[in-house]
Amino acid sequence: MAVSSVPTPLPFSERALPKTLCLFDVDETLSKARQHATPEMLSLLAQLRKKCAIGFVGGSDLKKIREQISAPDGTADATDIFDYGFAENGLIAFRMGKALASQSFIGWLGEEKYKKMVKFCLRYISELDIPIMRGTFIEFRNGMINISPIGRNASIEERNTFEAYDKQHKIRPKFVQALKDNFGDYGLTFSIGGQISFDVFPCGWDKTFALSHVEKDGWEEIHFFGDKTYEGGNDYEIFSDPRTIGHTVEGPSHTMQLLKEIFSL
Ligand code: M1P
Repeated sequence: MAVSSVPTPLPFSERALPKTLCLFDVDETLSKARQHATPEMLSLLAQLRKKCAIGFVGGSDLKKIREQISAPDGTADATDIFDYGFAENGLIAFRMGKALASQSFIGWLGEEKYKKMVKFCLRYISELDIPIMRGTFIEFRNGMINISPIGRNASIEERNTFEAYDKQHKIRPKFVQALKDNFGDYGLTFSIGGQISFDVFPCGWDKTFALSHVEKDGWEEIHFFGDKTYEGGNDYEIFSDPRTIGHTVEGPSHTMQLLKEIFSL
């Protein structure tokens, strides 16, 4: 990557609101699902960063988040545009562009349990009857696995179609229920955070995990903006955590509207 075009950020203590941090979910909060954030959004975030600290807390892996919220011309990485960067709910973490300790899903669960669950999922998917199926039904990540009945290779249009189909036929909720019925003793959370898949990670490794990384900076106000803030959504835990002031958004333009109102941008 080229030298970052992001100006050196002010130390937190020299910003207008030195004890305030704003954390943002990514899909449908900073950008449309799996799409790039608009130049207007990135410019508003740069203005906000002069006032207070900012961070992203995505459920996705870092590669996808980078594609969505880095500078579109490749001159700045997401981890330079934000003071904090959290992928996979904070299991992959950055502060001021530097990587912090990460967590391992497979290390936590162990190969035997993992294999049993993956075999179950592959069998379950093979018996599904849905209009279309693509590839990559299970994505193995550092801190979680991501399971998609249609497959992660679905195009944007195929995603939108699946999401609507799923709302009607409850493919993902039924799949999650089957996993809970069979692996309820594994101590796992099943979280429907996006359009075509759900995430599986150890209980407690939800987005509140990211808060453990920011605590030592002594924030007095932590705002969190997310779209899936309802119970069962992957923003619910951090949104309802007593350490944050939660804001539910209806999409990226709503996030921008709220930021302008709350921070007089
Ligand atoms: O950020 C929300 C979710 O985004 C993707 O979900 P989907 O592909 O279903 O739209 C995934 O990366 C998922 O892990 C993540 O929680």
